Amino acid sequence: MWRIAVPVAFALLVASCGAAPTQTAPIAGGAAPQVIATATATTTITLSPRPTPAAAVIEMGDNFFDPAQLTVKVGTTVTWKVVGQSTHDLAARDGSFVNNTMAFGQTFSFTFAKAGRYAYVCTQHEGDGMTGEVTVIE
Ligand SMILES: [Cu+2]
Repeated sequence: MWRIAVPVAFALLVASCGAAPTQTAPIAGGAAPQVIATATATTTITLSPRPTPAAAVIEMGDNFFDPAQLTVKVGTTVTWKVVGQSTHDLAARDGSFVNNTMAFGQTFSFTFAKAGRYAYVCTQHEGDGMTGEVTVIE
């Protein structure tokens, strides 16, 4: 009985010591902590092998393009996305791009390789004013 009680009491003593709140030992000489030494600033520089291609989105509502007028740089990929409930299509007046009927959520993308003004319409709703223009600059 006595032999068992001693190790248990010892174990409790150790446990209570371990559970005691940790206290910071006084710093010898009263020196202040070196805060500056522990604050390490890191700067990460990411080198991209090539620039991210420019992109723009034109939403196709019922019955309008948003934005109806858009200016982008050469090389920009423009994506038209149907956000309205009606179906819509796309036709550049100069024939640069054409896309058949698209339903909600569908997209069409075209990359403008030459500067110029590209007027386009939704042929289904041109009469309702569903027209737009992309101006492409160098
Ligand atoms: Cu339309």
